[in-house]
This record gives sequence, C-alpha cells and structure tokens, in this order.
Amino acid sequence: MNQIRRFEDLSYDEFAEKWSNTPFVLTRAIQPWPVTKQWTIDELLLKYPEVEFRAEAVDWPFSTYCQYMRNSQDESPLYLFDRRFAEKMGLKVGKGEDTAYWRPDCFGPDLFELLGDERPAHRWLIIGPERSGSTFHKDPNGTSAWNAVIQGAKYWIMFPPSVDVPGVYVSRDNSEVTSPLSIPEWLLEFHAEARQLPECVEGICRAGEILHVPSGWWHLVVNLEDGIALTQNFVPKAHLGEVLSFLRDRADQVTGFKREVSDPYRLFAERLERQYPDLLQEAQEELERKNGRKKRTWDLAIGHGEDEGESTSRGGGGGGFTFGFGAGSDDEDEIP
Ligand SMILES: O=C(O)CCC(=O)C(=O)O
Ligand SMILES: [Fe+2]
Repeated sequence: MNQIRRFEDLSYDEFAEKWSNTPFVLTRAIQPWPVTKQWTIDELLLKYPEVEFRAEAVDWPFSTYCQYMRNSQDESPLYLFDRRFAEKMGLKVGKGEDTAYWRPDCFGPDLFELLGDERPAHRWLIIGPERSGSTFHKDPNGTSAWNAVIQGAKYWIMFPPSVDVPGVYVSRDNSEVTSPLSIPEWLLEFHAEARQLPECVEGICRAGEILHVPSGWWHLVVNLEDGIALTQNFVPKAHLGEVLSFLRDRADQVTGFKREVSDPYRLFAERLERQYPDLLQEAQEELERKNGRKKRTWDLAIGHGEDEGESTSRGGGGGGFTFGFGAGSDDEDEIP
C-alpha cells in the first residue's frame, strides 16, 4: 500500500519543481490559522446557530444540521458543503488583520485569482459526521485543490488521472461518473481490489493538517470522526495547461462559473494575456504539442495520413478511443 507522502511544510519552489503532481499532507502548514485553534463543531454551534448552510439539497440553520448530524444513523449522512460560508459567517479570508485563514504559501500564486469576481466557485466549508464524505470524483475544470482538516480526521484514497478506478464508471467523453456507488458500497465491493493497484495512494489527514489534490486526480474521502474542513480549488502555474485545455475543449463540462460568464476560456486567456503573456504562450505551446502528438496517435490508430481532418470522438466499435487533447487528461497514449 502506498501511503500519501507527509511533509512538515514545503516551500513554493519545492512544490513547483517537484510536487505539483503528487498528493501530499503538510503537517505544519495551517497551525497559524486562527480557525485551527478556534473552531470546533460545538464552538460553531454557539456562534452561528441561526446561520443557514447548504447541506446537499437543503439549506438548514446550523443548529438543525447539528441535531441531524448527532442523531443520524444514515449509511451515507447528509454532508454540509457551503461555498458562501465566509459571507454568511462574516469571515475575512486571506492574509491580513483579523482574518480567519489564508492560502498556504506552498501552493504559490493561484492563477484563477486573475478572474476576480468572475472566478468559479472555489472555496467550501465542509462539515459532517463520521461516515460522511465524498464519493470518487475529479475536481472541476482541471483545478488542483487543498483540503485542510480543522476538526476530525479524513481517510483519503487517490489515483492518478489516467487510471481506471475499479467500481468507478465514467461516461465515454469523461464528462461524468455514471451512477456512482455510495461510499460504503464502494468500500465493501472494491476497496480491497483497488488498494492493490500500484498507482493507488491512501492516507489519513488529521486535524491541523492539509492535503494536496493534484489536478485530475481521482479521490474518495471518508470522515473517520465528526469534523470540519476547509477546501479551496486553485490553478498553480504547473497545471495552467490542463485548466486551459479543459476550459477550451470541454466547455460543456465546465462548472461553477456565474451564468453571465459565457466564455470562460476566453475570459481566462484574456486576463492571462494581460498579466502573464509568457505563461499563456508557454501553456498554449504545450497544448499544441500535446494536440500534435494525439493527432499522430489517432492517425496511426486509424491508418490515415496527416491530412485527416480533426474529429471529436470515435464512433462505434472503437473501444472508446477519444481524440483531441484534454480528452484523456494524460499523456499515456502519446507517441514520443
Ligand atoms: O469530503 C471531503 O472533505 C473532500 C472534498 C472534496 O474532495 C472536494 O470538495 O472536491
Ligand atoms: Fe474533490
């Protein structure tokens, strides 16, 4: 079994040079956050009993959710997952005076900050009882994420982007996980088999620790105790290419933007062009290279020459070979 790596902390240079594609836990990165010392479920109940938070399909006052959580015997308990918590609780986020928490330095600049108010939903307060959690998924829009445990402990099991995770059925265009199994169902049926795969990594992230989810990685998460977490999705320089290709080539799968934002790819490319033209150019060149390689793979696969027009996805009988960069989110089928 491969354990998720653990470090006390990493510098941004170490992250950028070595670890942006690897899940890891930092054990000493969030101790200075005020919320790490202040927040417990009891404390939040005292301070915010009336504040309504989103728990799946319902908005409940926190006191109602706590009552549910403490009495529930549900196999898959309702999970509190709220992206407007900072506004609702009157919290300041980011470095400065009287703030609740901030982005750890290790992950470096978040390129989606260039979008300002037009960035997609990116931060969530997560609260749930033992057994609650998240079934297998990849995070939205090719983003990376961090997940900080404030109270409790979470078990994580993760796989690299190109792995076919046992018991996880993805639609042909990779757009959705079809009929996901509940966490207990997946654990009972597939956990033992999945843990044998060499690519599998697993581990526990405890209170006061923060975990890195690299762009495109599969993950399932279970709370081992009642707990509180904060999570944020971000775009590190190292994964700009994935995010741009997601926004451009999977526009129908892009999520979290306000309705007014009609062309997220263009918006992001324009902001990058203004602030970091070199980064944009580098990322676009990387996409072109990948595109070229995938096109050659495709041409070889179907026995056509270079002048074959681009197609989107192979029709019947082809075993689900998808064409176009972004489709596989990996380099597995590249030709050197
Ligand atoms: O349940 C959790 O803490 C994991 C959350 C997660 O993976 C997500 O928000 O994308
Ligand atoms: Fe996630």
